[in-house]
Amino acid sequence: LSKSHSNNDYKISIVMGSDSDLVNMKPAIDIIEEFGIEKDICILSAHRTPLEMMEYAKNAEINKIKVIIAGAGGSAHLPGMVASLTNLPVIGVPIESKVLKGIDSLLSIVQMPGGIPVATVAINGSKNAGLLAIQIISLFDDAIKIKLQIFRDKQSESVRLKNNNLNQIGV
Ligand code: RP5
Repeated sequence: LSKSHSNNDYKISIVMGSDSDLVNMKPAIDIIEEFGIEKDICILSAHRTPLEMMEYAKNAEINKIKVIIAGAGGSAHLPGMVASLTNLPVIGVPIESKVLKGIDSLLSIVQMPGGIPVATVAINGSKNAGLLAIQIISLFDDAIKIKLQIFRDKQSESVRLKNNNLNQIGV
């Protein structure tokens, strides 16, 4: 029998350092909604609300969260600090910053010390963070596994269509 968790007995968490990150975190929220997975969205700051961040990360597993997506910009400590407080997988999204264009966020998130991993996606790459979280969920939820395959097939088909159009219409 295939296991199905479609009665939403788990969640994906999306946390971010500021409301100014929301526009760049929206693609993760959208794709998780598209797959019909429950989500928990929070503004938590490693620097401005460290106690709330600790509380949230420590209780995440008990609150039925399976994966945490954490977006932050600049001196982006949120994903790493959250990862240090839970054994759940954490996916970090470096948010584009004004002065250094997100290179600061990327390097802050990606250069974790051995022992506490954060799976880092591209600058503003929250869509892939959402998809990676969904891929993790698909390991234990067969309904999501099927949806993921359909998503991939449609994506491949759209590229084939573009190639056909190019061949027929030319550049
Ligand atoms: C970080 O500082 C946030 O993740 C955000 O990307 C950046 C700027 O925050 P605001 O000054 O816009 O609140 O902590």
